[in-house]
Amino acid sequence: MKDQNATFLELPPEYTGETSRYVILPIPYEGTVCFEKGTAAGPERILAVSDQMEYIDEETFIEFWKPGIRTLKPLTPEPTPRAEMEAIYKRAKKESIFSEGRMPITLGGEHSITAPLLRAAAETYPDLSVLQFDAHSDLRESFPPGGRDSHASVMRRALEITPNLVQVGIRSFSEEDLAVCPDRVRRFITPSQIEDDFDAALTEITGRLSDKVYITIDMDAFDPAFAPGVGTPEPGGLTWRQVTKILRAVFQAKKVIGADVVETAPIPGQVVTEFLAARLVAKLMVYDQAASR
Ligand SMILES: [Mn+2]
Repeated sequence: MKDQNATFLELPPEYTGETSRYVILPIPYEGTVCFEKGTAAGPERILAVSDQMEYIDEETFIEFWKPGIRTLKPLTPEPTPRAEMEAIYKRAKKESIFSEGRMPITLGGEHSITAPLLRAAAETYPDLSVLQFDAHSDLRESFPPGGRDSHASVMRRALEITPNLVQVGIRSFSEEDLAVCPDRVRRFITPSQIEDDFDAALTEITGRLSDKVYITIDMDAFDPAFAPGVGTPEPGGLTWRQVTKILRAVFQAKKVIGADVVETAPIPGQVVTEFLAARLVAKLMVYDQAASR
């Protein structure tokens, strides 16, 4: 990342201290990406556009930044996927990003970064479940390059940490992905299900999650019309309103212990995707506070 000192919203120091409720961890890593590159620039671009946002949420009127937002220094990418995974885990532990009273939001970077974050999170919250928004199910045992640490295997790694994985927005998967969850009708919640009967889909999502929830959002869960700047866009995705309505309901019903927003791959001269990602990060904070009122 070029600007090592960029922060979310560029808040004054009294709102960025050690006691801040929100911790932003930028991870500009793209070691195992197989097609369109560019997600390493995601965190920097999201931070750069974040201070173009207004400070009041349009839906709730919550000033979401008031509990404090501390942006950590970006993680320096490691030469191998394995070293990167270890570095992420160690950084999460060192900064105690998973601890009572704190909600970490990690900015990617490719999706593989979620696995070591979950490993760290599960040490604080052993009974956590994972809510994944994604076009792809990412359940392969391994995938080149990167092997077991590939972005295409990240949710297989998640299943080693918790069996409680709820996958939303999925519309791209292999035979192997399906073999991992023969009960796929139970596991995947597709965009068509959400479009056809939103309330039923929402009941299923909240019903399957345990009380403590980690949320991972691959930007390609959104329809490419909303977020074109991703490495592997898939048509037929979720809308902004569908995703935010689901998030709001999950925050109301559960305790969200952390989140990540990954796979933003900015398109030069086109800022839609990073603006959506920045607003999404703000919404996570808004719904966190709306739920505790
Ligand atoms: Mn994906």
